[in-house]
Amino acid sequence: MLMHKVTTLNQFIVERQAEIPGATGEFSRLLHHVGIAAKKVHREVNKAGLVDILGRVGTINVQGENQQKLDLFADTIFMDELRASGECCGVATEENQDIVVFDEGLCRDGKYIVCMDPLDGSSNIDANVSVGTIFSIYRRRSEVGSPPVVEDFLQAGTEQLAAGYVIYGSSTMLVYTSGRGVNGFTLDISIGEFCLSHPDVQTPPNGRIYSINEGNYVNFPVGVKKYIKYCQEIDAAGGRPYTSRYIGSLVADYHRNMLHGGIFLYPETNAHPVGKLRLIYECNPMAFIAEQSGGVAIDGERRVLELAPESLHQRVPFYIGSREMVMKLTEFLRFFNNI
Ligand code: AHM
Ligand code: MG
Repeated sequence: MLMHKVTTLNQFIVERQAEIPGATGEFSRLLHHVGIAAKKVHREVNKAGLVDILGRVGTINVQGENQQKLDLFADTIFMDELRASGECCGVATEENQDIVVFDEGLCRDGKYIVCMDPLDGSSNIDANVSVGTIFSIYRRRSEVGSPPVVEDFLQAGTEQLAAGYVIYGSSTMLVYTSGRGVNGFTLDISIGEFCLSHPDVQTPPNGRIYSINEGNYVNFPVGVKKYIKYCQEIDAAGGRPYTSRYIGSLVADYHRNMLHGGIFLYPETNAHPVGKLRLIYECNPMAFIAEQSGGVAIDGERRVLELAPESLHQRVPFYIGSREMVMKLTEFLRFFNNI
């Protein structure tokens, strides 16, 4: 039988290491452990229907949202793996109010910090809908050997060394960038490895999918309402109406749009007056991926990656996707600004 050569995530990381300025084996080791944690979460997500780990655990996370049991599993699993890497001196996650400092053993001298949402979209789990992990890696600013400080985690998205997401879907994929394009790896469960399946992902410059929770329509800024109507209109050239697709799981909604061409929108609403999605561990990593695949991510006015984070759990309006679609949205937002 003819066997195709597969490139595993670990091989790929090591081969690419030389391309990252100043990177050493330490950085590769860190990514390797992200891959291990992703496989462990995959295992838990896939048996979620079989054992009693579904449902709310009964506590409320720092955002005031109910924590699902798998959120906590994923948080613990990623935290343990990042600690085990010995390269990470601290993390900020959706589940923890403050930064978590790893001050034992090798970790103290770790050069990197990680911001992450260990299990995004977890309210979807009990309906067997795709969920994801989102992560972002920075070089710490504070002195190596001292405990990391919150300022290490409040760097602009432009400073990210690497970012990515894992989608636990019909198959599990890990998609990441270290600033040299975007590559996607699909978990081959028969060998327990992420294998390169989507090399150098390019998002179509234009698309036909718009993704937004339209139930919030009455609260949207006028520019967003007008843009939605634009998406729904028939255009003489036959390019519209566009298709509406919304799962309510950022990673899955973004991943589909990245591959097929589309735009994802989460504007300000009554319930979330400054937007719902969190800048440092949801928007920045996705924005880095988007830009590296040829797309765009803005908060309505500015490039997301250039925003200066003020707090760990800061939320922002978020518009991300194919370049021409985001540019068209920008025209509407500018024109109807302040109405
Ligand atoms: P979470 O971090 O609590 O899971 O919330 C984030 C999720 C995103 O995955 C998704 O884009 C959004 O919330 C959906 O929100 P809504 O249900 O308001 O449409
Ligand atoms: Mg989330």
